[in-house]
Amino acid sequence: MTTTVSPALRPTEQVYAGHPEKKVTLYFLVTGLVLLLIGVAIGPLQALNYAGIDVYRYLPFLKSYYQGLSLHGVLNALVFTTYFISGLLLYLPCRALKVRPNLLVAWGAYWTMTAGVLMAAAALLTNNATLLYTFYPPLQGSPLFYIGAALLVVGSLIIGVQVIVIWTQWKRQHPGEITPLVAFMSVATWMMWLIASLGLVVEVVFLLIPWSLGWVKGVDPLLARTLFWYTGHPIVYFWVMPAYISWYALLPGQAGGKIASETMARLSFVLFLLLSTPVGLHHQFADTGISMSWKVIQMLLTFLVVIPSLLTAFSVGASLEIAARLRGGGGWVGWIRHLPWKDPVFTAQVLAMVSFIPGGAGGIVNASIALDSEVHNTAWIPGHFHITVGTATTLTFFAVSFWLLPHLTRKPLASVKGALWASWLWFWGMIIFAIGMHWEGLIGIPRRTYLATATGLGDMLARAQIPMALTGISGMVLMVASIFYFSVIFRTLLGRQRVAESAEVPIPVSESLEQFEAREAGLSAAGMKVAGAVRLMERLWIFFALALALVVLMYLPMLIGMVLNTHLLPGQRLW
Ligand code: HAS
Ligand code: HEM
Ligand code: CU
Repeated sequence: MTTTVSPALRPTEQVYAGHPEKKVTLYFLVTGLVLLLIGVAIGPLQALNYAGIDVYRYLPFLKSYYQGLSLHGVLNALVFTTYFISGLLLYLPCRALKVRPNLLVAWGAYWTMTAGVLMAAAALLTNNATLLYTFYPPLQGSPLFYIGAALLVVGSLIIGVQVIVIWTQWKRQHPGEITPLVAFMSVATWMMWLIASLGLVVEVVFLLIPWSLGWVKGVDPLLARTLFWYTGHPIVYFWVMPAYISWYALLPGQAGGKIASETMARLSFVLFLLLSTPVGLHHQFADTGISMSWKVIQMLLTFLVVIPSLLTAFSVGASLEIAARLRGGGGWVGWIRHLPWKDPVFTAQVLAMVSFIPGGAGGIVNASIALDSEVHNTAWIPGHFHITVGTATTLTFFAVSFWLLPHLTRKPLASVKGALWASWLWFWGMIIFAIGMHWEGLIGIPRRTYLATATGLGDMLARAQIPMALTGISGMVLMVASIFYFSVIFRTLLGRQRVAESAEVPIPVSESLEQFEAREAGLSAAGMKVAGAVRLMERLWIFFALALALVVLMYLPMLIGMVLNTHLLPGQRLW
C-alpha cells in the first residue's frame, strides 16, 4: 500500500506520507513513554522506603509518600500501558490487514485519552486524588480524577472498536480467508478488553463520579471493589497480551527462526478471550461479604487461565530453539548461546520472558486461597507485579520501542549498546527487586506502607535487613537502567538523521513453521491446507459471546446480591 511521495512534502510529512497512521501511532507511544518517565522516576524513592531510607522529607513537590505512590501506580500501570497498547494494537493489525484506519477516529481517541489524563493529573498533582491506583471507596478524590480515568478507558475502547470493525469489514471482503496472525491476536485482545473494561466503566460512571460530585450520599465499598476487580484482573492480560503478540509473532523472526505453531498461538488467545475475566475474585479472597463458594469457583478458573500462558511458554520456547538451531546452535542448552544476544530488540524480550517465569509462578501461589492468606497485602505482591507488568510487559515494550520508533520515524536507534545496557540493568534490577520484596513479604512487611517512618512492626524490620538492603540496591540499579533507556529513546527521537524509505526498519512479521513447510512443498499461501482448528477459531464472535455468557454466570448473581444489600458510606479524605 505504499504510495509515491510528492517531492513538495516537507521531510517529516514524507515519512508519514505512505502510511499516515504512523503519526498517530507515534503520538500514542511517545506520550505513553513520557508519562512512564514521570512514574518511573518515583520508583527508586519507593524502593529506598522499602530499604528503610526516607527521602520524602527532602522532596517539597510530594506532599506525602502516598501522593507519590498514587502517581507511580496510575502513570505506570494505567496510563503508560493504555497509551502504548492503543498505539501498538492499532498499528500492527491495520498493517497486517493492509487497511488504513480512520484517522479522525484514531486522533479522536488520542485526544479523549489525553484530555482524561490531563484532568486526572491535575487532581493527582494537586494532592486531590491520593487514592492509590485502585481508588477504593470510601476514600474519595476530586471528580476530575474519576472523569479523567473514565476518559482514558473510553479512548482505548474507541481504538478497540475501530480495530474490531476494520477486521469485520476485512472478513466480509475476504470470505474464506484466514485472518493474519497479528491481526487475529489483536482483535482477540480488544474483544477481551471490551468485556473486561465493563466493570470499571460501571463503577466509575454509575458509582464514583455521581458520588464525588455530591449527587449521591454514599457508595457501597464491597460493590465498588468487586466491580473494580472484575476489570482489575483481566487488565493484567490487557497488559501482557500485546507482549505475547510480540513474543509469538515478531520475536521468532527477529531471532532468525520460525513461529513454532501458529495454531497454538491462536488457541492461547482464544483461551484468554474466554477465561480472562471471570476470575477477579482472586483479589478479594480476604474480603468479607462474598461467599466462599464463589471464591473457590473463581480460584479454579484462575488455574484454568494459567493454561494459555503455559502454552505460550512452551510454544515460544520452541520458536527460540528453532531459531537457534537454524543459526547453527546445537546441544541440550548450548543452542541458547547462538541466539542474537547483541540485538537489544531480541535480548530485552527474552529477558522479559525469563522474568515472567518466576512472575507467573508467584501468581499461581497468589491464586491459591490458602497461600494467598500468607502473602496478601504484603510486600510480596509488589514483588509479583514488578516482574509481570513491570518487566514482562514493560521490558517487552522497551524492545518494541527499539524497532518501532525507528520504523515510524525512519531515524536510526541512537545507541544499540545503550539499549542493551538498559535491558540488562532493568532485568537484573527487577530480579533483585523481586527477591527483596517477596522476601520482605514473607517476613510479613506490609505493602503500601511508609516503612521508613512506620512503627508497630515488632522485630520484623530487624529480621528483614538483608531483603531491605536488596530492595534499596535494586532501586538504584533501576534508576540507572531508566537513565540508559530514556536517553536512548529521546536521543533517537530528537536525532536529525533519517534513512531513506528503502532502508526503513521493516515490521518484523515472522513466518510460521506451517507456512514454511507449505512453501517447501511448493504450495502457495492460498493452496496451503489450513487446520480445522484454525478455521474454527476464526469465529471470534462466537468465543466473544461465550466469554460474555461465562462472565454473566460468574458475576451477575453475586452482583445482584450486593446491589440488593448495599451499605452506603460517605466519602473520606485521609490525607
Ligand atoms: Fe497477578 C496480583 C494471580 C499474572 C499483575 N497481579 C497482581 C497485581 C498485579 C498483577 C498488578 O490470584 C496486584 C494488584 C493489586 O495492586 O492488588 N497473576 C496471577 C496469576 C497469573 C498472574 C495466576 N499478574 C499476572 C500478569 C500481570 C499481573 C501477567 C501483569 C502483566 N495476581 C494473581 C493473584 C493476585 C495477583 C491471585 C492477588 C494477590 C493478592 O493477594 O492481592 C497468571 O496469569 C500467570 C501465568 C504465567 C505463567 C508464566 C509463563 C511464562 C512464560 C515465559 C516463558 C519464558 C521463556 C523464555 C520461554 C505460568 C510465558 C525461555 C528463555 C530462553 C533463553 C530460551
Ligand atoms: C508500587 C518500585 C517501576 C507499577 C511500587 C512499590 C515499589 C516500586 C517499591 C511498592 C510501594 C508500596 O507498596 O508502598 C518501583 C521501581 C521501579 C518501578 C524501583 C523502576 C524504576 C514500575 C513499573 C510499573 C510499576 C514500570 C508498571 C508498568 C507499580 C504499581 C504499584 C507499584 C501498579 C502499586 C501502587 C499501589 O500499591 O497503589 N513500585 N517500581 N512500577 N509499582 Fe513500581
Ligand atoms: Cu489477578
